[in-house]
Amino acid sequence: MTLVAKRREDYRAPEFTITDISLDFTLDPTATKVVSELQVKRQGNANAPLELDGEHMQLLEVAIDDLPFGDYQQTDSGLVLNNVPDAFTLRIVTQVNPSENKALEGLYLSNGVYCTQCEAEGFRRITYYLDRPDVLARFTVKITGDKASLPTMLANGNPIEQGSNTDGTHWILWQDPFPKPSYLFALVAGSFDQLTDTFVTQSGKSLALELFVDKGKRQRGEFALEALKRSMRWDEEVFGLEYDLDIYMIVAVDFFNMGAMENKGLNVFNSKFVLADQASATDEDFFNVESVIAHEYFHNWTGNRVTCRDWFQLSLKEGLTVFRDQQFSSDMSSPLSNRIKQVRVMREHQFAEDASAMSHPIRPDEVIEMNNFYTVTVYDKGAEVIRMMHTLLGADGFRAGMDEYFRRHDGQAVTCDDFVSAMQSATDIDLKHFSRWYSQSGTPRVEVKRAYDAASDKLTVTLTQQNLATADQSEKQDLYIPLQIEFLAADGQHVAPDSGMFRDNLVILDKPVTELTFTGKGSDITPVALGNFSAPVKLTSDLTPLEWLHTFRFANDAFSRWDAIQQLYNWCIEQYYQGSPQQVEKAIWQGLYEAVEASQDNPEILGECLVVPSFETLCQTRENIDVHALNEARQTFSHDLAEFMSDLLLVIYQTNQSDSYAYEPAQVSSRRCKNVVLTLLAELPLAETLITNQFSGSDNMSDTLGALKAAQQFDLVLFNNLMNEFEQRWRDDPLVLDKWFGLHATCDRSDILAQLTLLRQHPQFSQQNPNRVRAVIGSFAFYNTSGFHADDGSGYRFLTDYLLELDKTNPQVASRLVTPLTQWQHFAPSRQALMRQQLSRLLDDASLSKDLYEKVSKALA
Ligand code: 0A1
Ligand code: ZN
Repeated sequence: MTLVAKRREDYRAPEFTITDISLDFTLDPTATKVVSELQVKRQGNANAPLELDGEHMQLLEVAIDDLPFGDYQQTDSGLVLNNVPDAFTLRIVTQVNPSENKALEGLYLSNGVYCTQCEAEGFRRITYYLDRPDVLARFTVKITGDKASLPTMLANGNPIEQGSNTDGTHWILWQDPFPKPSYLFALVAGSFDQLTDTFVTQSGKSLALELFVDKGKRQRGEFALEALKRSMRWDEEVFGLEYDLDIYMIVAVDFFNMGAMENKGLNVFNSKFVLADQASATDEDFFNVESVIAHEYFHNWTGNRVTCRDWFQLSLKEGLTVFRDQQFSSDMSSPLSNRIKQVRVMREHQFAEDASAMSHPIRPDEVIEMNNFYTVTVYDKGAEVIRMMHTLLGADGFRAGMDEYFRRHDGQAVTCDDFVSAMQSATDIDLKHFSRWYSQSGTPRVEVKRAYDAASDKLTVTLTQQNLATADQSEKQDLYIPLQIEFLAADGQHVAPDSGMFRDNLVILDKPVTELTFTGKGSDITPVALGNFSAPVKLTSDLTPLEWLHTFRFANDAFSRWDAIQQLYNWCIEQYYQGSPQQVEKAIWQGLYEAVEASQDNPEILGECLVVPSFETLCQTRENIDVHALNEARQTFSHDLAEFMSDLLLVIYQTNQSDSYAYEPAQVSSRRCKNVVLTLLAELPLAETLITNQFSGSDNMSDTLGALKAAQQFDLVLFNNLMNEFEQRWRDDPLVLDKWFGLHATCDRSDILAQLTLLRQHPQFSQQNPNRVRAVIGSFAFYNTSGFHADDGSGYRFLTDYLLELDKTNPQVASRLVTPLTQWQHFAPSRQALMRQQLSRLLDDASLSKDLYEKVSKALA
């Protein structure tokens, strides 16, 4: 199979546009009829045919201006209509089969609920259309369906008319006044529990808020509704942005490929990101619900009012909206733990993607399957690029740039260049060099090195940027890197360089080498670079272990203090990995002990500092990795750390107990700290009682799960006992049971593949449900280091066998799950061969989806 990629530089405006579309759905599980009436206008070449996108449906009728039309060809990917007038009404009737739609794109059934997913190119599975984001039309949607089983029938915009028929069906007409691209269309029909609320906007307009959840789950939706109101208020306060329709609806569905979708006025959510209460959701779940609710809401301006010209510009809406949701979350909880969370995603997942064959700029140049580009690069690195602009422009400058962006582009489909140019209007900094971040892939390396000249008492700090070739680009250019930096003298006081700073604590690296000098201040100066993770780079420096501890003690930037401990752990683990754990001298252990001891009254930083870097993070700074040796080095180091400070850890564990549960920042930090400590203590025999007591006394899911994770670390017998109890309690709640699936799938045990087979046979497992598949297969492939990387290649084979099956029904999910197999670059050659062998098996499958083909063929190139 060879598939041709689409290229960004080949963008052409469409020959036609569609100003209005009226859709009429008659819902039926296997034969839903869709009548579409389009107002089409030529805007390009006079002779061009009208080429509509369409797939996976039956065409029943085509008419132009009320007359049957026959001058068309049907192709694999759509419909070509020849000799059409310059302006006309096109009527197209199609039929689709929602119950057979297991790919969950287009119109499908989720547990009896009709719902749609149209981003990126799902609308073409409903009707023939110009299914591209630069065609903006006004939508009117009529839905007819069975009154008894589908009491609720929703689409975008406002309901304007409804009625009943004599055959037991009813109908409703929705109208969306805002022209929109087809990817923002949505339809939902089913029977729900409903939560209703109102919100009064800054300008005094009262809006209806409606949340639809599975029957019996109403109470679990309350938190999401509150989160929505907080998001609305925040966007008014921080960006001056108000909601624009009279009604905002959110529907939670059980079968969903991704997190959620920002359809205009009618968000569709994976129920995992709506439902949360104390008993069933962890603090992390609450956090995710709030941030995804905010993310989708913020899209109403950054995505919907101003949308993307083409899919290569995806980061225009996603990078910006992730940045906005990150700022919101940070305001709702705590800046430090939020920043750490974001940086973990970058270091564990985005750096890995950029080091792999899937490396691409945040604005990709070439795409075979668009669904493959909803990536950590486009989203999270995209958000880091926006954040750097925020750093450079300052909060006020950034806001001015955003205002200008909306002033220029409201109602348009635009490009990343348009965004940068709006930002340019708000700053004197020339953003031309900076904008290379949009076109260059890969993680820059920044090295910090010191040289002291005693004769002139001058210390030179050399900051070097290096941009290495990636799989997709051999030529690289220097980037414009804002590096937050502070300098500590031996006594912990701050010192400043002779000159060369862009502003206090910020230096710009815009060439290969930047030097800062300190004259007359001696040689003992510790540079603390990459404060607040000011740029998405990999930092290396000449700091010694004791200087990392010095940084932890004296740096102003809280992120840098945390990072210093992470760098130190990384160094320690490297000594274990190299077979010389004795290099970690007493002074270092003691220093770590004192750092922890000194932070006891700050559970937030303490909890984060006691997390040893993940195996995946450790991989990003190493080559030719011996997986099991590195994994073992990490585990032995964690064990020794726990042992060395067990008395202190016990005290911290006891101090961080709260009486009654509340999801609020102080408690969340304290609970996290307690559970991180419990996982460390699980290295030691004394942990058994703590674990069992915490499990049996817990009144919330965070503590229950904390106990289970610790038990998984502690011993298999205890783990299995507690897991059985948990299963009894939650067996009828698949969303909660996903946690149980995930824990089983990440267990370090020699019979893991047999366990996975059992999990697949569990009554609650369903291959059709992406959440279940991610909980079992995804957890195994992404996080079960020992099992997935078994020396005989059995873990790789297991995943491959599974993907060959899953790809036939849900290529999108299959393509996400193949990621760990494509990231073989860091490992030793024999392991690379085993992984590539399985990738070849995939590529040999003649019926492989476009999705998997793109990733697998790149990984093997
Ligand atoms: N735009 C959504 C993400 C999304 C993308 C694709 C989907 O189906 C293929 C579904 C959702 C967001 O950023 O939240
Ligand atoms: Zn988004």
